[in-house]
Amino acid sequence: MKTKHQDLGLTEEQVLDMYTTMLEARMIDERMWLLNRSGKIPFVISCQGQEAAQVGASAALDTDSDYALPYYRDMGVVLHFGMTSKELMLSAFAKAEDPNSGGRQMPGHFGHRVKRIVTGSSPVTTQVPHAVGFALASSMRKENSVAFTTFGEGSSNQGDFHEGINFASVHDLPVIFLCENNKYAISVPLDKQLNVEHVSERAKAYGIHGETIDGNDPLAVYDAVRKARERAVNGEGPSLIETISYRLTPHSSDDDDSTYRSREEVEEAKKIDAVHTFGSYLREEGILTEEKEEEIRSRIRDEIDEATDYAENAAYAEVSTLMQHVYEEE
Ligand SMILES: Cc1ncc(C[n+]2csc(CCOP(=O)(O)OP(=O)(O)O)c2C)c(N)n1
Ligand SMILES: [Mg+2]
Repeated sequence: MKTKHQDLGLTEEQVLDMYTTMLEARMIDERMWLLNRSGKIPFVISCQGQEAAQVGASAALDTDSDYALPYYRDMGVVLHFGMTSKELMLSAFAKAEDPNSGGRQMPGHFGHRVKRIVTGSSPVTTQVPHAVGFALASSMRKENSVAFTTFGEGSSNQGDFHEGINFASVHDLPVIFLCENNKYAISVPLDKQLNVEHVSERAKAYGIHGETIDGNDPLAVYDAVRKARERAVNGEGPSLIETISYRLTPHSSDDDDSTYRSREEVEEAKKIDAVHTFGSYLREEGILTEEKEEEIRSRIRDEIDEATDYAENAAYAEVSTLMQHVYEEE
């Protein structure tokens, strides 16, 4: 890690918590692939490779006052905001108790009213103008909260991105735009998506702060988002932060990425996988020992086992509730 936690005022406990959430996201995701390949759950869309950016960013937010408007890969964000492995498994198994959508939406459509996670639509980038709306409400109510939204680099080519950022900039709204650049939009590589080096360069066109951060360094991401939050609550308007990482899995469980990228390229990216490099940093700092690591992993494994069993055996929604949340009800 180039950034040191002491320089940011983070305690050992805080960085260990960050690591634990990253690991939890990774381990839930891995379990979901096994469940998918054994025919138990229909669909997986992964966070793998982006956990550091997601957890580093969310750790800089106030989960009691801020709103998260995440996109489908953000397991690290929603875990930090308090969603549990059980809730995520209920969603993966599409069961009635799933707090995201009662088992109606595909996994990855995160939403939890109590935990301040705002549900999104399937068309990519629609969460961006939604977040701007939340920031406008916060500003009109004179609350001290920010809206935090995330999206992929491919999504930064959608109209919603440009319209949302422009409006937020003109009105100095407290919103943080985090672009999780993982170098692909399904099969389309970065150089076929944009003709600028960094998505963050687009910030200049809207008169807001923009910067690009190493998405494998959770502490650097934490620092950037913490400063963005400070600017936002001080009335200095929105920021566009781009994190650079790599999508370690195929786009989804229905994609075969060997048709468009080499195995060597994927193996190369695994060498700088932040779940491992951040673990090494914590070991070097004397914060994580082998024993502690095993204790954390075994606790997470037990929790995921329990969550899997619970969700697998939970009830599906009653057929009679099919129209709920679709049409207005009396
Ligand atoms: C408006 C819209 N167009 C196309 C799609 C299909 N689609 C789903 S994910 C995706 C790729 C998005 O890439 P990026 O924004 O880089 O996010 P990533 O999946 O790489 O994290 C596409 C094209 C969609 N959901 N919505
Ligand atoms: Mg992408």
